[in-house]
Amino acid sequence: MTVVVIDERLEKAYQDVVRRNPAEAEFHQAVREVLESLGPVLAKRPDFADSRIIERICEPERQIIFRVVWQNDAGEVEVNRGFRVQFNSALGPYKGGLRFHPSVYLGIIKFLGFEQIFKNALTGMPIGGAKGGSDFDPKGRSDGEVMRFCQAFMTELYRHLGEYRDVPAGDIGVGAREIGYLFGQFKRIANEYESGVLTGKGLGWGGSLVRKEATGYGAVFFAREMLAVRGQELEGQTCLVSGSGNVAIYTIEKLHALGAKAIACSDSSGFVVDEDGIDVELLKQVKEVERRRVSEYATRKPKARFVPGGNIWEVPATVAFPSATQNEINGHDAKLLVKNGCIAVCEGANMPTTPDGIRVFQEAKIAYGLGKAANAGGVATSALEMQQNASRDYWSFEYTEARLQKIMSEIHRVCYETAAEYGSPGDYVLGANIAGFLKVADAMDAFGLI
Ligand code: NDP
Ligand code: 2IT
Repeated sequence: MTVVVIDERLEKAYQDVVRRNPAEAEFHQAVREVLESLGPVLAKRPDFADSRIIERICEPERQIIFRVVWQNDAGEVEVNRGFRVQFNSALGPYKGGLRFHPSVYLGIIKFLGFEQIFKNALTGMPIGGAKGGSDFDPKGRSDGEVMRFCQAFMTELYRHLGEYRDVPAGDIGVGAREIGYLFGQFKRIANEYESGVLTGKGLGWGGSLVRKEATGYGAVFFAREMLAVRGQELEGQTCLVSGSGNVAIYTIEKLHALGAKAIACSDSSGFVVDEDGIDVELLKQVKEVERRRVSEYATRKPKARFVPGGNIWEVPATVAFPSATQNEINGHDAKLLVKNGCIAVCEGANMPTTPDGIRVFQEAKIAYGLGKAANAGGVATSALEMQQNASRDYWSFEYTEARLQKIMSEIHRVCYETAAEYGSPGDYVLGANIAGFLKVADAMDAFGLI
């Protein structure tokens, strides 16, 4: 793996993070990516070194780890671990999703919380950065088990939440069902109908139209902007969308609405190819309604084929939307994509490309939209949900989607212009990291040494 040489002060800050957070590889990776972008900022702003802003930003404001005990359907006692990392509240209340997946440990939650700080800053909305979750695996669990787990999880978490304090939402393994159980338990314990304490709520009880669609739709809007500045169009592109969860489904839906074609999607057991274009209504039926595996799609659509254990990035296409999980594209996959004619990669997932993979995209000079910019539409629409809750109002689909579209195009503009200003035109990694960092660092500076 190539190691990029960075400014001595940044290297020291990075080494301190590694030393103080041992065995948290994903967190180290997320920090390194941001610090690799900050050299030109330190050159212009030596005051940041004096006030040790970098070291402060890499240290979470608060980390909560707790025991979650619940009973499964067989009456057996299960013990899980819950997390909430309240990373940074310079710009607003802590905000970020909850992930329920067996791979969850502190390093995953910290990487996600760290990314969330800069992503949330880029949205231009008044929200700080946080992430939480548990190593609970919802796969194969009954509704009753999920409910009891969520109730036990919220019984501890509720004391750390509030409309002005910390506002979680969904992420992997946490969708409308889980948010419902979590909100119900919060309401029961707090004895207050505090709509603004969670986002991603159901439409009948304080949720916002477009929140469910927002991350996927937003990623497609971002891809369209990246292509437009290169004089290219999204219409007519053939796309790969990894995953088949919330982000993947609504990425596919918007791609088709805008005249592109998504021909493949996946889950952790393999991928499906449908040269006619993925039938998104069938995918919703299989995944959202029946909660089955993506292979089921192929059994119901004879022209589609399922490749068990296969690598979706081997399928030739022109635009890729990694929308499953971290580090799902490595250097080898990135080379394959480029070799097969891929002109743009737009990340619906958080940190789906390894550092080696990112370098392949950058060297090939294809359009590369990193997650903290490209998938910010989800959390931005969560902030719109908070706005509606605070004003006890309810906006139309058209109005909310127009707001999302404007936010995505602003994020694109800011990243694009910042990259150009710092001497790397077209480098969204540099643009997003610098623009997000400056917003948070300036606010922290104004608050003094806290
Ligand atoms: P879902 O739980 O709805 O779907 C996750 C999908 O990714 C599933 O198809 C799942 O397959 C697959 N997946 C998850 N983990 C792995 C793994 N370790 N290996 C292979 N495939 C995996 O989650 P979302 O769609 O909400 O989230 C997808 C990504 O988007 C995540 O990176 C998340 O952090 C990010 N994101 C989500 C936002 C949101 O609003 N929901 C906002 C911004 C980013 P399987 O069922 O087999 O596990
Ligand atoms: O990664 C993310 O931005 C999310 N999972 C959404 C967070 C949110 O608060 O809506």
